[in-house]
Amino acid sequence: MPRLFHLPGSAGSKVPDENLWLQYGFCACVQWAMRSWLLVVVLGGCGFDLRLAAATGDAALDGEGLPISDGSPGTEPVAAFVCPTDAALRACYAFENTTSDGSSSNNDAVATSASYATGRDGSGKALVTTAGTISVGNTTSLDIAAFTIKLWIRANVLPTGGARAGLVDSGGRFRLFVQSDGALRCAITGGTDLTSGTNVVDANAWRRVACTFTGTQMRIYVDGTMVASSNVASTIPTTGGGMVIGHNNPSGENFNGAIDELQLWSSIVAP
Ligand SMILES: [Ca+2]
Repeated sequence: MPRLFHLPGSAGSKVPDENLWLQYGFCACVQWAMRSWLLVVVLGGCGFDLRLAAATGDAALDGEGLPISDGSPGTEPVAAFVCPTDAALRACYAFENTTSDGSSSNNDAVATSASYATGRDGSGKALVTTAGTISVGNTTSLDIAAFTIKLWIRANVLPTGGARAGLVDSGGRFRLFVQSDGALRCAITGGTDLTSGTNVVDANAWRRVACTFTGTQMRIYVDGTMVASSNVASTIPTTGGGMVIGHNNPSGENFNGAIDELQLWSSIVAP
């Protein structure tokens, strides 16, 4: 039988060892299988990430479909803010060059001299509240028995001379202030004010501040951490006037800085 290949056989023999043929064949099959398996894993992994990228529109994703950080501290990608669709959301302002309300309550704010700065996400806009007035009319959608007020703030300077500046102020119902000592102060009309410790907010930094009121308990948060809590044995009046943003109602001390992504809920949501 002619041989196409001459393979070394056993010592002293010119005839290939049939067992060696089997060994070579077995090794080749194992190598082919391993290479194929590795190819499937590599291509499969690439395809998985490409499918994720196509599904989310992101150019660079990690294995969980999240944007990949550039590795720089404090520069994680921030998702663009969109007002949620929820009947409990009574007012919502993204402040993208507008004071329009993004909730279904139509509580558009009217600004006497609106100006905008870089938003908290570094690419959008925020409402500058250093001057002028931003007012919302008196509507029944502001008549609520409980609330979450949450917003981002960036003070140029804290109020001076012991003053307080309004962040959200529905004078007859509820209000949230920042004080000259860096404390936050939250209240409902007819109830005892809740004031945090000093220096929970500072100048020249974006802070996410919130006040929640369940109907019996009030809490203040900064960047998701509770900084004050108390029981409040009062109910929110429903005969208040409108609501102002970034200054006091009606005395007028402005918050010297910018406000972004303001939400007013009639329920308790994550601060
Ligand atoms: Ca914004």
